[in-house]
Amino acid sequence: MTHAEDAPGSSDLLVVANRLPFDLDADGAWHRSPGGLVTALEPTLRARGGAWVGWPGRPDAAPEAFDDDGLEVRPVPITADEVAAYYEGFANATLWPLYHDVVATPRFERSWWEAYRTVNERFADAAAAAAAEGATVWVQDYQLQLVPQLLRERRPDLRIGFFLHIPFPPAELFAQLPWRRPVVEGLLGADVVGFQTEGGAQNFRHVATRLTDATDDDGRLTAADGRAITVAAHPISVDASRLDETARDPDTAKRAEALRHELGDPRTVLLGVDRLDYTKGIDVRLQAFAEVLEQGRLDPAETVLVQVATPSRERVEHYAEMRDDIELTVGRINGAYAAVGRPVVHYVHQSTPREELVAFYRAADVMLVTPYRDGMNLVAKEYIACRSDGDGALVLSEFTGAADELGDGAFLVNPHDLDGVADAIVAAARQDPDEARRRMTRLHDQVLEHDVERWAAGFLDALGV
Ligand code: ADQ
Repeated sequence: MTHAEDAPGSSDLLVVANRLPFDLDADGAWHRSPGGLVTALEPTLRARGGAWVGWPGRPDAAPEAFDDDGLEVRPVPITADEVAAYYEGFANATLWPLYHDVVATPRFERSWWEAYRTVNERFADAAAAAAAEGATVWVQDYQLQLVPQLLRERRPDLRIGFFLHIPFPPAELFAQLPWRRPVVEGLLGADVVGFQTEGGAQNFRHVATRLTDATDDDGRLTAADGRAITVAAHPISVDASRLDETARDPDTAKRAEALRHELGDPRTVLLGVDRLDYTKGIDVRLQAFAEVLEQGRLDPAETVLVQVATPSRERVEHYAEMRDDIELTVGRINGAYAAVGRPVVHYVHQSTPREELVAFYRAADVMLVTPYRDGMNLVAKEYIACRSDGDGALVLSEFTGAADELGDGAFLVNPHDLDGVADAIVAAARQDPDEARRRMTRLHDQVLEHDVERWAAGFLDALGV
């Protein structure tokens, strides 16, 4: 790694995201943090000598920019107080619950809003300094909704795109936000605004025309200043071919077999994989599973549910409460149905390495994805990408973005309807093998074709890159 030159303005293509594709540790060393977004965008960015603007993940750190093999990495510093107010506060305790159908009650704190504005300005300054004349800038997600407008004010020569990874709520809910107008105006600074689903795009068009002087002509918004803004659905996906390849590896098959054995060779393995978040409906699937056992529809001696939950946002109040509830429920189900040394629910509160996760996907007969609301849900697509064998079944909440594409082969459920979820779990566990194969093959083909590379290329194409 060499330090980037101080002269600003050399990048033709920039990604601006809350986090960098590297984490800074306490000793000042950088560690790669691979995610779907990074995998999808890094090759294009490197090929074009692009830049990534983002927070290094450590409060109060102000590391220098550096060049990593053709990718310019531009850290944006955030203080510990700002992490509390901008990130844990406004992003994750105001916007996150508000945008997820107020599954939890959003908090509206004026000081959090001030911090959100301040940090968004800092990101806009950093992007303005890094962008070459006429460059394209792609801003990511709900933490940075003001950046498109702030950046346009600083650099009217740029092409600006924005993609929201979480749902955009209906106007009636969005209207609760005391700062609804500046947020919409912030987004309208972009030339292209992308959402996970057509529903999200429609909600945004409606809100934009209601709260600002923008007009809507068949999906093309015209802002008050006469600029045309494209608003469309760009459903994100996973690195499907790589997952497929890992899943086909004989070592993975062996590990999947070993996992089933470690679980006591049950007839049916059910699996949940989530960030531990109250939107994910982990509670509903546990309750439905308990009812299915209670009613004797699945036998606890032959059935196992594995719930892998990554620790997440533990300093935000709602998350600590939800973790306690889930752990209590797991204990209750095991208390009622487990034999000594043979739990019916295996609960893992840890992040799991990629290969191990793929082995879990291959070992699971039924994948449970039951969010109350989810922008897309990559876990559903990861599971399917790993099932080239045609086995397995997906129980999928209709309130995920993924349901728009996978509804045809999945067992769709309304997570508020406990009976419906219980029925779907039983149906998925007991389906006819030929029918199961037909469904899974359809799903697998869909995900392999619509992968994350196609998503990134589609958005950049809309931006004219
Ligand atoms: P998330 O809410 O984080 O993403 P999701 O789409 O399910 O949700 O992605 C989670 C990722 O974390 C997956 O890649 C999954 O494999 C990984 N993961 C989960 N639990 C794990 C564990 N225990 N160990 C290791 N990895 C684990 C937000 C939106 C989603 C949207 C994505 C992408 O909320 O709706 O799909 O962004 O746009």
